[in-house]
Amino acid sequence: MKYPWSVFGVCCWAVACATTSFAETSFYVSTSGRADGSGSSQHPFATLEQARDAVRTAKKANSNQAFTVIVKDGVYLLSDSFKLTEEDSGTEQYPVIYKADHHGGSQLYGGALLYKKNFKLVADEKTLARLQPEARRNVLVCDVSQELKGNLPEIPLAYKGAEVGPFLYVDGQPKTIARWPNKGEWVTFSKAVEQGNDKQPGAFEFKDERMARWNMADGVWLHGYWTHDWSDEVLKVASYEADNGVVRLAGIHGYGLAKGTWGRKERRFYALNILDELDAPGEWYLDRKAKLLYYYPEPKAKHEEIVLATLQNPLIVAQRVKHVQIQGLTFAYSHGEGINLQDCISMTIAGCTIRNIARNAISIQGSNNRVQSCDIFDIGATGIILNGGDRRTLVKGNNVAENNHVYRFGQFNRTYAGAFEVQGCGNIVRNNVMHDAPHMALLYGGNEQLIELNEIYNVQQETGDVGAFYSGRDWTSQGNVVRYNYFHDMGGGGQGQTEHLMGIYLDDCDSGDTLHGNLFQRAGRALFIGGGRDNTVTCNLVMDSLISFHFDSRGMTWKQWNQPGDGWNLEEKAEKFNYKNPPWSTRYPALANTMNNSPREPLGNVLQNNLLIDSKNQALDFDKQVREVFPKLVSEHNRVVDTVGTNKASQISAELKGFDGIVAKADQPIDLGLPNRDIRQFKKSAAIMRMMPALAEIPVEKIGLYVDAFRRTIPTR
Ligand SMILES: [Ca+2]
Ligand SMILES: [Ca+2]
Repeated sequence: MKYPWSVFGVCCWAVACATTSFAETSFYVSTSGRADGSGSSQHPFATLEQARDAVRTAKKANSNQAFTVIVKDGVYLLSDSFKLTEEDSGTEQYPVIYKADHHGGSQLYGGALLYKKNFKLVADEKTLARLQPEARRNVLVCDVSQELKGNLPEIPLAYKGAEVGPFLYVDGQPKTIARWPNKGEWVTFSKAVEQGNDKQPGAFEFKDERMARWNMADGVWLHGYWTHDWSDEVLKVASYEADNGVVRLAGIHGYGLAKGTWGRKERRFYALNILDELDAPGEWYLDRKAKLLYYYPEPKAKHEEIVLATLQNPLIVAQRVKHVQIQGLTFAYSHGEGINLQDCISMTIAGCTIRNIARNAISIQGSNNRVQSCDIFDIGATGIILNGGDRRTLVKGNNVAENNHVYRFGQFNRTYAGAFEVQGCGNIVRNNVMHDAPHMALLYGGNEQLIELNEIYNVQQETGDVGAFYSGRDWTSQGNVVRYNYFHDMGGGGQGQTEHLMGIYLDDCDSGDTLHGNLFQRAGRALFIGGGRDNTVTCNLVMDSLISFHFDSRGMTWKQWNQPGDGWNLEEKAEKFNYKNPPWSTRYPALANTMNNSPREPLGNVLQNNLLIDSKNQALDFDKQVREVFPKLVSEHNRVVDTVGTNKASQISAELKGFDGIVAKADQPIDLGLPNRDIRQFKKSAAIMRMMPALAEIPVEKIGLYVDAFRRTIPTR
């Protein structure tokens, strides 16, 4: 058992003791339930609220019993959040459990069901005139005025993330708002006529007769990476000047247009929300005034479940709740969040499926909460956010996300929305698998977080200057341990591997963390220290990556360093935590002494026992100043290996303390003896174990998902 018995053992124990002193009361909820139901299996309630209120009442009569609310199979449409508050709490001994009658059989939806029979071929001449000839024969229209009451909110001039809603899903798949060019494609511009800034919208040159055809009065929006490959935003068009081919924007992008980035000079965008461009199966468009939904069906779609996600709030909100467990339920089609826990303690979400959610799937703030063995996919923003503990006193939150499979996250917020975000102090992300996303997999900050035994792949598919795991610009995010994670195939399926995709990215002088025993294969620029201090980088194995280890001195050269009044004020961030006094000064003595110890230099970093094999572009990207401070660092037993003997990129270019090079003879390559060249088999490679015996302690067999009471099988890739 990998999880403590105290979390899940209670219900088993309850059954065993039901005939003795332990009392357990169950209430049932069913789609065929009634408002006057008793909550028994034969006369179930119709809503979760009825069950919740029954638990409240029964608990007042006798609080020394466990309560279980069993949700029978079926689809439950929630018109607003299911709310739990303090009085719905259980106790450690007697938790309140909300569970599916059969695992996965009970579905809570935040939308309205639509039916194929109500979709008709478009007959209106004006509409037909705007569609492409092929689309005219295929696009259907459905009156959704019953589902969408009142005036719909206007789409803003500029937004990040989900549309204002609603959003269309068919058979579990998010559909595409009518766009040009079609899904997966972009168009580019390279000349900004007016670059704009955080106060002024910009304008750019784009000569295409298509734009002149669009009805700007209806509104046209462009979703683009306007300056940086790590910042996307949707901007409304103000006008198109057909004669000189200039697009003038109404929406403002804070970084301006084409203002310089690491990436390509050309900037990408596509246009959306255009009826005229509804020309591909799977596209849809909502006339927000007439409340008419246009949809181009996919030929192979079954159309068994058509849902218009309308709920803007979370499906579940819990505030100041303790000891409630949610088991085996499916949450889907909210245009808000999935589950939102605020100031909650010892809540558990286990074996749930959370899918087709426009914002974060699960957002937790509190302590000792747990997300276990959930499947989370097709998520607009972040999969699971853990926030808890007290950074000032360094008291741990002990929130845990373990054994979860999280994929296709960041689907609306294309940047800075990972599978996980961890903030606060002392939380744990363990044994999860995360993959298939446009930008990062995990964002962390705060203190004393433990991130271990996770598998990460095929992320960073659409962006640049991004880390699979990212933490940035903070001396105070100390004591975090990132260990035994397996990163592979960064950028896979999208723009491919580039040097702008990092494995673990400690950006802009971020400091104080331990990166230990991680595995990287085809992982872009795998290890990255961006000028920070007091990081410990030990026992990592990097193979077949473009750049195995990047370490720079930006604190010594960048004019932004410790600038007053902005995000670069590193010292001010530390002062907020009274960092020169206990408990901070005792827990982080090096940090307490930073300002007396050449604070701009990347001191205090410890590099030991790292093995870097067959780098494609460069083994060590260490700049000149970094090399100059090396004598002040602890650096020992690191090895750089070229197994073919002719790969100069994977050889050491100049002598460096603590690094030695192993270069095969050109006519006698080193045979790693690694089955399928799969890094997870490294213990079977006598050559690797000889080169770096310290790697033996990496518990590689424990990485990733495992079978438990809530995850009966492991998904195949
Ligand atoms: Ca289209
Ligand atoms: Ca840090």
